[in-house]
Amino acid sequence: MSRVSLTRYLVEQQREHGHIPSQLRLLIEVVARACKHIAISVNKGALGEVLGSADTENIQGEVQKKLDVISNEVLIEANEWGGHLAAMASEEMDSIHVVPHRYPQGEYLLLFDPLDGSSNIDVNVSIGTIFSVLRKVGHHRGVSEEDFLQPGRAQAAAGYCVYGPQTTLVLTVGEGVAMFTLDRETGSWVLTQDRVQIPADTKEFAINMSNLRHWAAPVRQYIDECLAGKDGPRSKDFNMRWVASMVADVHRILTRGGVFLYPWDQREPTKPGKLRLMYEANPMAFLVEQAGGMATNGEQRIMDIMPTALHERVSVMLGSKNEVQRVTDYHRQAA
Ligand code: AHM
Ligand code: MG
Repeated sequence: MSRVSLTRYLVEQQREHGHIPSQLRLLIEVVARACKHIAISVNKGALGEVLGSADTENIQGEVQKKLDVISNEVLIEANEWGGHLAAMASEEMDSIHVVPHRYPQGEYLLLFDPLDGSSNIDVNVSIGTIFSVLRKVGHHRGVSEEDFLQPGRAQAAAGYCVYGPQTTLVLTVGEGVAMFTLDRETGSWVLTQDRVQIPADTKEFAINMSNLRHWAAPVRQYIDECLAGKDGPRSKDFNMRWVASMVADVHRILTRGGVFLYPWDQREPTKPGKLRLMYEANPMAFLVEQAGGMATNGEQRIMDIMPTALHERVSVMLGSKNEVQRVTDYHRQAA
């Protein structure tokens, strides 16, 4: 059986389902190429002088790492001239980046977290790039932040690339989830898993336990019951994993199941959570649902939330369906 490249996968999807317009295909290939460039920088580490802080802050008040800034630039430069995009938005940019007038304007909007899991860069633990693709709706001239404020269910495609022991691109265009492994010798993305499915049940949870005392009662109840193991109401022992890179945690869940929680907590009661809705939670929710899992904020489906700001935050519970359903039920019962 010959190897299926990303290009072939996209061409065949287009032929079979007819829903990948050429601009979208170009966009995905350009993002995948940019991820290859980022992977090269990540792999160089100290030899490439890419580690450490850039001594700047992003709009969320977080100190940017050099690789946050480099990855952001790589994605912008790769994407602005192809004619497939109207504008881009990023965790690392205060406002949107409109495609300059010297290039043709396309119909898509691209959002990304250029390097997720920044705290893991310098310690050589898996990190990643997350992206989400929206269509610019309406035929008005120009593009503004309002054009981006669409619910996650409107995404045309979403994915991430995890820079770990292997470099893996995970993608959905709304017809299931496919995984591509980077072949470093040929430089091509090779399909290594198609129609990814998350088991409905799991014995593994991921949450930053150090925040336990700050959680709301339903999250505490859920985790307490997991911790009680065989002797508790769940009658089974659970295992815990926390990489502190959402890409790596979600990748494990797509591979063998599990549940990931980054809930609201009372330290900052007015903030819905730590993670960002539009370029972290929505693309991951799209992938997880496409793989048969579930993603909510405890109250509603993440992809139904109508965003009101580009950098809006959200509480996140995603992964194996029966576990996400359970923790969501606990929230509803408490409301
Ligand atoms: P970042 O985008 O600034 O890297 O932050 C997002 C990351 C997620 O990848 C991860 O799940 C979470 O923050 C880890 O948070 P904590 O430091 O509380 O463990
Ligand atoms: Mg992030």
